[in-house]
Amino acid sequence: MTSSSSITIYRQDYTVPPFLVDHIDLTFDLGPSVTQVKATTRLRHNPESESHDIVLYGEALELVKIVMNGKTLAKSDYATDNGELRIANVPDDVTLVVDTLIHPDQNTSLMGLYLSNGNFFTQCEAEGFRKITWYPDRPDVMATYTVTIRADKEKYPVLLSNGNLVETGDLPNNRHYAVWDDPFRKPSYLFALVAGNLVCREETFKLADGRDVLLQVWVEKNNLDKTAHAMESLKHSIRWDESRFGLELDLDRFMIVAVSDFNMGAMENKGLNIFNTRYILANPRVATDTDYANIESVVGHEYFHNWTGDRVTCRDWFQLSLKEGLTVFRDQEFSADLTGSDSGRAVKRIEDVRTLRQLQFPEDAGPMAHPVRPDAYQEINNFYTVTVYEKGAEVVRMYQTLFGRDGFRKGMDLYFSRHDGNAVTCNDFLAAMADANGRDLSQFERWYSQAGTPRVRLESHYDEKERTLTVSLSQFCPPTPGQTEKQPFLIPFAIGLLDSKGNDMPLRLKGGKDSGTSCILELSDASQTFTFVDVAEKPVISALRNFSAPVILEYEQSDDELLHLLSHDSDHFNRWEAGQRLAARRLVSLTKAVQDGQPLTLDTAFADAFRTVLSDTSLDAALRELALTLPSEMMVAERLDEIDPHAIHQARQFMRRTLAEKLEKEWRDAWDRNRTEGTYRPVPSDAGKRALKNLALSYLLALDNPVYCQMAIEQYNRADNMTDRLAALTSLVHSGCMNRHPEAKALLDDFYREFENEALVIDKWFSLQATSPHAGIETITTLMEHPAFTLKNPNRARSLIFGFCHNNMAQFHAADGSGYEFWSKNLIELDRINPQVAARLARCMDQWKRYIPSLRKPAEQALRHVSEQPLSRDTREIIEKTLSA
Ligand code: B3K
Ligand code: ZN
Repeated sequence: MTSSSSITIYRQDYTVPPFLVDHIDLTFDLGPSVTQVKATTRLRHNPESESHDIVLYGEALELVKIVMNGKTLAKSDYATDNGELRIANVPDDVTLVVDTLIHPDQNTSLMGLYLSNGNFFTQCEAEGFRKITWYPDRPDVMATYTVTIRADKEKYPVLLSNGNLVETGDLPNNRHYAVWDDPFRKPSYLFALVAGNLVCREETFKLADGRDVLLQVWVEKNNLDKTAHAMESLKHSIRWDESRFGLELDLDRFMIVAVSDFNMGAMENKGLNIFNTRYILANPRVATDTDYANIESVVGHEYFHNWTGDRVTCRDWFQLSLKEGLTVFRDQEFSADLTGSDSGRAVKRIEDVRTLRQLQFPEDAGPMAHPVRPDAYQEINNFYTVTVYEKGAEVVRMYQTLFGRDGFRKGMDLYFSRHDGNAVTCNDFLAAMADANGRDLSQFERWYSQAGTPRVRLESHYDEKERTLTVSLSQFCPPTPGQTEKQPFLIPFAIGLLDSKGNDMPLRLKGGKDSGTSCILELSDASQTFTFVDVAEKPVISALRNFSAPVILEYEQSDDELLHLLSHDSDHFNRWEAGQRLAARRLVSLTKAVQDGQPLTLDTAFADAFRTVLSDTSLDAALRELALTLPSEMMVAERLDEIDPHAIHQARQFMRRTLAEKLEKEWRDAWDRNRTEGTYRPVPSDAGKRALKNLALSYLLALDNPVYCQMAIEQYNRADNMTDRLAALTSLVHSGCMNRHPEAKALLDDFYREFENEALVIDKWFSLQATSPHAGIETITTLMEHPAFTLKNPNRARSLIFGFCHNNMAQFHAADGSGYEFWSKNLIELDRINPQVAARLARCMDQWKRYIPSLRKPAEQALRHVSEQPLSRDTREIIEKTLSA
């Protein structure tokens, strides 16, 4: 699908739907090349609307006929324009019967009804239902559904849709059918159908109220042995939502289906969640600790949507963060609670903030910057962004930071009591939080309406005589596309004070009462001063504890202060943060030194601080691993006005190698002492040890010493789990060991052969090569020609192409522009197959205006070349915004 003219849709233009749907009856006669769809819809005029027109949406449909209240409509009875079908001046109550034909085997966009490994799947969010039939495909039209599926019995023994199975039976010609009934009103984006040759793991599970429910995880037959963890995660999710939010499963049956061809992670269709196999399949042989953790969090996320998304949904797509920000927050809290410890919670918080900074901060500072609740879009699929999701989750978290867990829960309870069964807005959520806590939150609304990452400047003064500490906070939010002036935000700013021994000091604000050892300052003006009294000595300030707001803190702390925080802060997050700031400061100067041709050096104090952390066995291994992982190249780029990818890469490599040299003995010890005992368990304590051990290995391999190469080879050969195996192989490839040792080289082939039939592992095989700093464009081109490579499968395309373009800064930005050329060629090709995935690839160039001049030119050339092609609406929107930034 290509379009040259793009229409912009504005939030302000929202109007209520002229007709509401009470019920829809869908019948599918499934065939791979032709599927017949009959939709019988009962519509009723919406008294809130002045229009009496029925507006249906459709895309790539072959319309057979429309029958309205028993009469077949002639072409002249309706108007079609740009995917809209309008029947004017319709009576108040109508029954519409729409017959269409669709062609699943030609659908490579993976939206609507499509095939994956010969089985049928649907994906309807955001606007995929219109690829199935003409319908008022908008989230504020909610209906009950009855779905009849007919198909060949042998090829498609399993027929699934939302809700409850009410009837099955045989038909002539070796066909059979199933009827599903979903009693919950839902928007069309939550519709789902699956038909094929699948098997399931199932269990009966008792809910808190004593009801028994049937839980199923459906997969292709060869994957049944990889479903246990997903099932466990589902049960944990159900329990957690009951206990933390008092929310129960409302269905008798809850199904999960895994599919290999999928545009994103998963989809929360009512009662029938569909997942990318990547977020379901796991056993120790094929999945890493990270895979296990991701599965738990995504299974949780989709399950939690049942209340925050399905029962209460969005009025329009501008409100997407209403369900996504809230549900991400819920899944983050779920994973944190499940770790069962404070340090586990901190690990989770650090990982989440790292993602936010690494991906969302750049988005907020680039051409695609948009508010958590966007004001305009051309293609809604382009707005399933880290801003809507991750920043949206931070916004939800701030309510909890302001009101505490109990206050937050009160707000949630009020939200459900007001809005259950409805399609609502972000402001409705805010109002529930405000009313439940007796607070005026009108200023807080700016978190939804203003784009950009606010900067908060901290200055402090300690008065020894008065024993007071004044803390001045000021805020500023840089302009973003379409938003030049910004109003101050309401910022919850968590703060603590450390004495010279590293202990937390008691806090008392002037004129206030004692506030423990950590308190929340509410910054609401452009600048404000807070005075702490009875401060016994000049403290070291621990600012923005636990990252209490999604802002950039500008506070010049000395190395000594940061080292003090790194060794003593009771706030785990800020201990980690102090280490990152120390490292980032040095990486920035090293980058400049590379650019200026100066010699590179690293101070002993810094190396010693890292040594202390590494050897501090009182700290969880997982926390140490996070603290000792250097800020990524992308994070360093964020701190520079002009991005010189090669200089950044060299600087970071230098720092890694130096830390490897100076701490060689400690790394060796860490590798030796963090081996896990017994059979593999994906629990946080063991996973933390493996992470630290494998970080140690990767540092040691930077030393270019054959002994360590051998050590990695042995780890690979002895490993009884994918985490250790993949870590060894990745370190061997990324360190360059692979190129020097034939024995190591053989491992890559060995790995391929062993996992040839495990698609998700082959993705890892592509991706680890694509992200290697030694993988030049020739390597990537050779991999593209590998028989296992295809652009049609999103996971495969992502593993190789995104791996290279997004996560291989050193090679992608080759001076001759070959990386950019590769990007444009593949983008154009991918766009013809799958616009949604292509539009994601288009985002690789977000930062091009900040590249050094020698790269800016070829980057612009590549962008212009793409923009001259016929493009999908998805990709066109991104390319145009990127070019015009
Ligand atoms: N709601 C889906 C995302 C749909 C993306 C459409 N382009 C998954 C999720 O956030 O849970
Ligand atoms: Zn979601």
